[in-house]
Amino acid sequence: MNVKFIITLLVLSLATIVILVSVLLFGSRQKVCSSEKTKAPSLNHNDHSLVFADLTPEELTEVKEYLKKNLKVKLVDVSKADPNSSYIYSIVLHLPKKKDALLYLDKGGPKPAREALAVVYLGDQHSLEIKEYVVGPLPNPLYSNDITYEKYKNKIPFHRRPVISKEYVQIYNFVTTKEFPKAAKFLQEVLGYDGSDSYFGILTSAPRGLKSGERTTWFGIFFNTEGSGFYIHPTGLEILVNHLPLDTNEWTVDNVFYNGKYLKNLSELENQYKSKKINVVKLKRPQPHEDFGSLKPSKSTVTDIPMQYEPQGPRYSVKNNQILFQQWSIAFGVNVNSGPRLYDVRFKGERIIYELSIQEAMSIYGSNGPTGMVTRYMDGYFGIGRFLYQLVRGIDCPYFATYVDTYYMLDSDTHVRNKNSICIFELNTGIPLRRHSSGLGHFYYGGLANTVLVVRSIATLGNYDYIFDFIFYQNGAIETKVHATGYITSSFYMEGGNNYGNKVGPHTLGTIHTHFINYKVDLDVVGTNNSVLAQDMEFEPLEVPWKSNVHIQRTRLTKKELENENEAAFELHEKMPRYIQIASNKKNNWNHERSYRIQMISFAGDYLPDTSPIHNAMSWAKYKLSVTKRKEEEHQSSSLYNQNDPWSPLVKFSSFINNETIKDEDLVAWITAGFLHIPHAEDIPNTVTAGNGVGFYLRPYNYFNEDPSIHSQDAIYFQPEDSYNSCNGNPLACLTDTASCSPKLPQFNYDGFDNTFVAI
Ligand SMILES: *[C@@H]1O[C@H](CO)[C@@H](O)[C@H](O)[C@H]1NC(C)=O
Ligand SMILES: *[C@@H]1O[C@H](CO)[C@@H](O)[C@H](O)[C@H]1NC(C)=O
Ligand SMILES: *[C@@H]1O[C@H](CO)[C@@H](O)[C@H](O)[C@H]1NC(C)=O
Ligand SMILES: *[C@@H]1O[C@H](CO)[C@@H](O)[C@H](O)[C@H]1NC(C)=O
Ligand SMILES: [Cu+2]
Repeated sequence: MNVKFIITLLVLSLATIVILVSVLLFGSRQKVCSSEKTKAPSLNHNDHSLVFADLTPEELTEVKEYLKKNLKVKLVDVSKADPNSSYIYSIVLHLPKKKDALLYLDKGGPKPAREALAVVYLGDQHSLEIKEYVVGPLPNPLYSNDITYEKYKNKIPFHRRPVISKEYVQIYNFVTTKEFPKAAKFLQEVLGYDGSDSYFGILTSAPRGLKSGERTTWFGIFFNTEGSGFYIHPTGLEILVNHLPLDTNEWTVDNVFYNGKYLKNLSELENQYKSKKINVVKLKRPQPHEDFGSLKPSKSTVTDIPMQYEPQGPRYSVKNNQILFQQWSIAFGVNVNSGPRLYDVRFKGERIIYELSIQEAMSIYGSNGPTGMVTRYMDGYFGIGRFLYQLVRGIDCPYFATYVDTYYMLDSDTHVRNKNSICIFELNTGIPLRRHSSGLGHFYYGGLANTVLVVRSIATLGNYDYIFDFIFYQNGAIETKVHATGYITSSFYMEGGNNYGNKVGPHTLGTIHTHFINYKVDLDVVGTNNSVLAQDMEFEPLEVPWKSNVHIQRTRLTKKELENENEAAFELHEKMPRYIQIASNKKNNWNHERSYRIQMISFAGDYLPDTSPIHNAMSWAKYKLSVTKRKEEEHQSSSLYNQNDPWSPLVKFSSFINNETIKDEDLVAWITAGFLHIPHAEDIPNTVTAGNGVGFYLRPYNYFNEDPSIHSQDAIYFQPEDSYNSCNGNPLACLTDTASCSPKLPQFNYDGFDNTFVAI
């Protein structure tokens, strides 16, 4: 053979290999799915939603600078603040009055001035207090009006101020450097304390004290395990710290609890340990391999979980804070305290909801240890919106969701970005929204896949996580849901512990608690002129018309208009008509009031006895539903100042219910959803969402003349004579052509650990 021939042969075979490989690799590959965003076919974006938009980083800075220049007070940065300093705690959007917003949205009126609300602690003034200022108009502020008195009819006493990170650090340092040395031997021999900074995790309880004016907090001391939640590793030690004095040098430890025994102070604990007067359980911080709290799987192969994809790109559109999906348009935002919220929710251009927002989330605990037994957390105080951390693609929301950043300024010197903290996605729930297959009379099939639009964010409030969803259906229904997950918190397991939960680890008592969430639903059903209708059923005895002396019990409906606020306030255990509707006086074609029904899914059992001294602080929790006449001054059911002084709350929701008329008025429904959580073995290491979801639906009820989903572009119908197995008869039969593309996966990335907080 000559060399030329061999080379030719080699070249030819190489070419064949290359061709074969490329055919194998790319030949059968489908086209890549479109990633272009499509907007709702019938709707266009506009700028209306911007009146509800959160403050931008620039606006937050402008307000801060304006206050620093114009308040006649020396404002220091919050990171450098002492309790005796003056500083800005938070800056949030100050919403326009509804009247002004509606004038702008509906009547072409002027755009309301953009304003901010700043919470300022005045700790170096003669009169110690907290003040709230409205700063505007943005972007170039001209005024900062003190609205405290007008808003609360009172001063806000200084002791009610939320604890800032710096104060927690000061408490941590006080406890570890000034107090721990008093029990050095105990800590070293019983708890294995090596003096290192991160050996213990310290969890705050709240409220802080037993009566108004106090700032005395029980702290639970846990082993700060590496890479897992310390909340389920209690040491048995709990400490009561009085941090009321503005001079941190005057702070004291007022009580100590260890393994069932109350002691005056840490010196007493040390002495009793040395003289063997207390029962000790000698422990060490668990090492990662023995940590039952770890979330680390033994092996992970997340490559084959089923995924959804969008063959023609997303069918919804997000611009600024406005979402368009099919017939829906929605404005969204986040309040740093109370969390995610929606405004101006419309279907086919017609507003149904002016505001749908979380107001408060609370938990009431029980335990045979002091920290657990006093704990009544009000999460709005800690900041539900603040703790909306970055969502993880593919787990927290579908891989393909749209992710949006949020910004806030609270307990921080500059604005903080919560990257990718809201996700928006269309979800095929895998169940038909409706379907019928007929074998009677005629053969036909009609159905509609239930695809919904979900707006989600997740708040991590210390140990546990709340998943907040707003879900929009093609039939005009809106679902509001909250799921709980994350770590439980715990007490040291001691004798009698089983009365307050279950033992879930060698020394861990999962403590009993409730989860209650309060929502504000400002429905505007065909305008703001609304009433409340209540319907249910009863049996009426009836002599059958065609035969005498024979009786049947006939089902009939009962219908009643609820005339005033007291009638429309339903306590948790009270019997409530099963159909409660917010109704317009406008009729549909069938001469029924156009209305939206509130349907609740909740297992909230008991709040607190009326005799509890802190009953008024969360009195919204007493009602599963109440409907009140809307008022600007009844803006929120809770307040960030209630947590630190629940004995004398600034906002007392039950006073909203004062028997005013709710007939032909602008109405707000306040809805409480909740459940009881008795932690059990399977809450270790984390509580699961399955079965731990509550919420409510808002459903059209005679609002339309028919189910609007009949007009959905996704609806399917065929008869025997239709060529339903072929593409021109049935779009579903086309999917092999029209939807066969391979999804172009966005890159996975996560940088959510950039936001660090003092976890105490
Ligand atoms: C403010 O408090 C700090 C720390 O508690 C203290 O060092 C300082 O002297 C106090 N300043 C005034 C003016 O009281
Ligand atoms: C600690 O408590 C003991 C017992 O009540 C008391 O005698 C002692 O003075 C206290 N020590 C301090 C530093 O407060
Ligand atoms: C509420 O007002 C109605 C009249 O509108 C009255 O009949 C009823 O007694 C009032 N209820 C209370 C508790 O004041
Ligand atoms: C509200 O409805 C009532 C009863 O239909 C009517 O008398 C009243 O004028 C309406 N008010 C407004 C502001 O439309
Ligand atoms: Cu729970």
